[in-house]
Amino acid sequence: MMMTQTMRWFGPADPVALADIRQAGATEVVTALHEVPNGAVWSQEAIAARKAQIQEAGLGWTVVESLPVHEGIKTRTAAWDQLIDAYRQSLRNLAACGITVVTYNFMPLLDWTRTDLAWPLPSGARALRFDPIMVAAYDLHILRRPGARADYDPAVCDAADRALHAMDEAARFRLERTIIAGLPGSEEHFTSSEFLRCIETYAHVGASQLRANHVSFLEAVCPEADALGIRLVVHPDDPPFPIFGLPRVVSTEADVSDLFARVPNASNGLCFCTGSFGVRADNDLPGMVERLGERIGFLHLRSVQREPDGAFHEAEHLEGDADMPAVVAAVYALQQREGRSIPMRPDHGHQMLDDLNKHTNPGYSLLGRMRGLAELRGLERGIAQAARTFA
Ligand code: CS2
Ligand code: MN
Repeated sequence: MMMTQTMRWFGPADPVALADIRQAGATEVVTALHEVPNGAVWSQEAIAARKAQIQEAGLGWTVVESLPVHEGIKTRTAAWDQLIDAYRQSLRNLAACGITVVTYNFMPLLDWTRTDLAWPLPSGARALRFDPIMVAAYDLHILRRPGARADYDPAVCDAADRALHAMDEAARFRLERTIIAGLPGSEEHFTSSEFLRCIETYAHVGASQLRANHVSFLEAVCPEADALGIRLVVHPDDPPFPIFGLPRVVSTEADVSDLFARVPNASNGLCFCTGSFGVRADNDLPGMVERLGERIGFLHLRSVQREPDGAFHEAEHLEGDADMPAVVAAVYALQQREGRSIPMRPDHGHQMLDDLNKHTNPGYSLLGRMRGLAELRGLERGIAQAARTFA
């Protein structure tokens, strides 16, 4: 049993074509009906049509990323019942089309967050980077969130003040767009004043309330998913800590273990993203694969390089802080133990080579992901061969 190699595809508007993904060596894509508004039902016809298009290109589609969870479910507001019904109906429609894994996240308002989308590496390739000082500079001076200063160390506030003053108008605008305009796949797109208003909807939703709302969501949808044979896999917080005063509750091994203990249904699963969990040195990635293995339905394999003072950038897939050989060895053992192939994707990649001259979705240009996929494929083959040779 080897991993099922996939790449994310953003649908017909993606500058990366299905034919490119096939040549990169993936056998499946993971995708979503990005054109359907968050909270609306994905119709069986629309799912089937997208699947037919993918199959015509010689690829499969069994993993959805993502079926978004509406803010009304995360904050548990009035339309909750209706939103839950819609979610269940979409699950039924997806199951009818052969989808077996559905990814979602439970991050308030923002999906993944970075402060630089084209950070130059020594090689000339470009990476995504996160710098807490830039987050603070935006929060304190551009967003001007009331009470924000109390959320940061005084030293970070000083550095943020200095960073902001060194930026011209264009740099400030770029920082604002980078943080809140929505990275690829994000469901929400804000201006700063809208973002500020939305943050207020979380005034009474702290971490423990958000956890409770997550549990209520799973209790409402997992029985349906169990019956349909769908694994609902939660993507961890990226980055894995609270941001802009908003709680984040899927950041550590303890967070997800607690979730599985509270909602033991078989469909309650994990999208194991080594890039997201790996920002925290206290997340033991290979150990998490060993301990949480049976819950893992989907793998995002990439590595981050932690920098001083809480910054990090996305490293090459086999470099950086993630011990990728140990992670893939643990995944290999898990697959043999359980007799199943786990879908994986290289998650993000560097912008490199010819992609430097193209308009690309940040993190989702083709060549960097193709390189990552190739390295990961080789790593798994080597591990399999070693297991046979030294058995
Ligand atoms: C993805 C996330 O690009 C990424 O970092 O891993 O956007 C992921 O698709 C969502 O959080 C899952 O709901
Ligand atoms: Mn991921």
